[in-house]
Amino acid sequence: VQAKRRADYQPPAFSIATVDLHITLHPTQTKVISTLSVTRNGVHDTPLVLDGDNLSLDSISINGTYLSDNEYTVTDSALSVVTELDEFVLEITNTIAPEHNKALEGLYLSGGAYCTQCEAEGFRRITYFMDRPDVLSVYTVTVVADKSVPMLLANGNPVDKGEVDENTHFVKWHDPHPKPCYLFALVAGDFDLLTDSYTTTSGKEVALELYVDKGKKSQGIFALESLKRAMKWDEDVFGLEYDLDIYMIVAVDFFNMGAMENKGLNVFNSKFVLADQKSATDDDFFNVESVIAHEYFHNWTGNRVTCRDWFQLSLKEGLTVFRDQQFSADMTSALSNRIKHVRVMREHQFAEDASAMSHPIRPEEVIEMNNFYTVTVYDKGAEVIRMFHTLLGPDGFRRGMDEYFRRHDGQAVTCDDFISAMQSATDIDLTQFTRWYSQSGTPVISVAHSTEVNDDGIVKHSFTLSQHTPATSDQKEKLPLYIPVNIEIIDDEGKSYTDNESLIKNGMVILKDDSMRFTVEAKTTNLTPVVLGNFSAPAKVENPLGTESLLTIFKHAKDPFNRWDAMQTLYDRCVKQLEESPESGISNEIWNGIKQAIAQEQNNLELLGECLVIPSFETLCQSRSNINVSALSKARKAFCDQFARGLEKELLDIFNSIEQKAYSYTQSAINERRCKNVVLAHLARLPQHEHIVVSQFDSADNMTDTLGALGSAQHCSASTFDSLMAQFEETWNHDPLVLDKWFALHATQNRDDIFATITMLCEHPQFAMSNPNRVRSVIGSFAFYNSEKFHAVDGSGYKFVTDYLLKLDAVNPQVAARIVTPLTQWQGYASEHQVHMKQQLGRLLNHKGLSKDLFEKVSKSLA
Ligand code: DPP
Ligand code: ZN
Repeated sequence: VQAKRRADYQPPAFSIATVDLHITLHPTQTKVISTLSVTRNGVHDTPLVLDGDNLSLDSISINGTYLSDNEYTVTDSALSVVTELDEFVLEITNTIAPEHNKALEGLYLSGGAYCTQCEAEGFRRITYFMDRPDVLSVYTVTVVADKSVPMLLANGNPVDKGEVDENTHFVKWHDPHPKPCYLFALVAGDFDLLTDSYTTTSGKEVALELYVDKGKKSQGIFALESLKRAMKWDEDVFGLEYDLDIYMIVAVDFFNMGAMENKGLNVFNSKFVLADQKSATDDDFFNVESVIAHEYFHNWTGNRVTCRDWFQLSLKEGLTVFRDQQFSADMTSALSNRIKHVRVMREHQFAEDASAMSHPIRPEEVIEMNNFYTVTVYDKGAEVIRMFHTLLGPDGFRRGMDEYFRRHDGQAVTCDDFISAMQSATDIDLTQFTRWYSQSGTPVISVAHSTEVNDDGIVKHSFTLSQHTPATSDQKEKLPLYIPVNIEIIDDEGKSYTDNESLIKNGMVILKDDSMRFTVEAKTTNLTPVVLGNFSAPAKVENPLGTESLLTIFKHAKDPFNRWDAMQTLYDRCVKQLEESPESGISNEIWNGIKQAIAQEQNNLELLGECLVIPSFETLCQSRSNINVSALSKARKAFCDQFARGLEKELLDIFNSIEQKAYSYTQSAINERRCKNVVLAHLARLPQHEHIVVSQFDSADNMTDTLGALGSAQHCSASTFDSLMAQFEETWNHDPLVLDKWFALHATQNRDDIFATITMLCEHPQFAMSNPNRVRSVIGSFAFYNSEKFHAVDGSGYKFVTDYLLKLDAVNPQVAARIVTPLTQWQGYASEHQVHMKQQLGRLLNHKGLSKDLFEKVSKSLA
């Protein structure tokens, strides 16, 4: 298996100006006729090489003449055509079998409906083509099907439709915008349709259509409303309007990713479309709105301006994630959004950077592109864009974006092109900043603080910030990065010392060398520095603050994010104390501090709720090495138990103070539900409060509260948990998307019969290995979030997952390669874990017929 390297990029040898597809659908015999107008680029005599995968070629002609055998060669992966012509029309006929396509790339059947997924390299599973993002063509697509398949969709605008014969009909679509083939889409089936329209600022009317499974219409309303909010927001904030007459979204049940931004025809995992009060949690609603927006925003950042090659994926993904985060912050709450995204970075991205899969946001080497739709490319990529935004300010960032579109609309470009557009909008020299694109790993910023008292009693505080990026598996040498470090310095009364110091500008210093120093003068020796406030860069901080200082930050810091973060650090410390001395108790200073914090924030349920969340096991792992899983889990659990006991009265008071109101989806109601359910999860650890969990479950009128109770019941007695789970299953057995939550709760249980439980779940009538959502809920939840059982010290959890992956890989390698992730991240764990993890990775590597998806991740992790 050969890796592709970014450095080896060559421009395409041919262009394809137009693509005319005529596709006659059939489950096992879909016929594709592809007519391409091809032009040789420059003077050369290389053959035209088209990618193809799993295709059966029927015929090939140039300018109407069929080619003889010596004029082309066809292999498993390519079709090469030798011709001297510089311009010609190539017509290819081939056959595919969507029904047999379980990898869900290319054209496949999802619950009876035809649909496509072409990013990154799925178009080659539909027809032979130059399957690379820098070949842009205008598509005309005729979809032909039996009349039993009533709705026939493709990109662009419908231009014709009619009958082929008594039983067969067709619809013809034309997309005027040249696009790479990864944005091609086709959907055909029988759906319920929601329609609406949107008028752009410049007065253009756009038809909006949302296609969902029959009977699910009411669950699509929120998604459609979200779409209109996203369209408006992109006009208001970036001046970007939609550019076709129609925008379609189709929800399907079998989908590898979250959703796909195909031009004018988004295809969505139904999980990110369907939502109503009864079946969807507040998080589900949030996710629907943010994914709908994300795919919509791609129309400009991704489709109008696309990637030159797949190494540039973050060009569109980092930028579009940043845009959807800004949108969500504006629609909901900036604070919860920031916390949510920082949690993802700390739980998952830091783990990736510390593993053998570590890569820069613009990777250098790829075997299987699907493996690079990562938290690094997406979420760290978005943090890098956020730093541009921080450095340039909102206006500068907007100027940079305007310039990016002015220069590159209609082109396939690189991250360097983006940086250069941003550079045109600022006086800051961004040269060093670009290292964020080439350097992998998580930088660590260390803080040193010293004081010197002069004669008149003025205290001079010196703060030294040093940066260091530990070597990663892909890169030994690391250079200093250009890091915007948000700084807040406060004294015990909360007086801020940030504004009168010359190196701190707009609450920020730039750390660009190995270290830097700045000073602050005060009348007190007690100053507390908050470093990397609001997570102003994707980095870790080592700031040796005592409990008192952390509580001071909580009490007085201006930025609520920093206050939340201080509590997280405090909890991390507490867990560490219990790891080191399991019998010890947390000091009263801490309980009293938390009690004061609760009293101070009792009217700010949003911050309060987040501040009462104990860092997840996975987050705690990122501030530790050589992890003994059972010791860390025990310590975390002991802390949670002490937390519930030590704060019982306060927690109960909060719970009781939040009135049960009629359901509404507003930010204040969301904050209330969130806070109440965080508190409930703590109370559930105390047997005397089990009844509260049960009564919330019984009386809930919305899924957030139902699931809040059910999740909390994981901490109750087994009989309570089992009984609520049984009731839930009975109520929701008909709805697999809801049942996914139930699957996940089962799979993350710390019980001795967990493997039997999971085996039973896999035999559940609603479970199917062919459905990625189900597999992620059961096996993914177990591998990612059942830390104690997955990391059982006898290696049984690793073996269980590996056994499953060996089967799954033959069906859907993309999903298998996603779920193998926790196994590949063995570096952080103690050697007794590592031995077993590597043993299972070795089994995978030795497996005959392993997909290249799994091969890439497994071989890297064992290298
Ligand atoms: N559909 C995926 C996303 O939007 C890949 N483009 O991120
Ligand atoms: Zn995206």
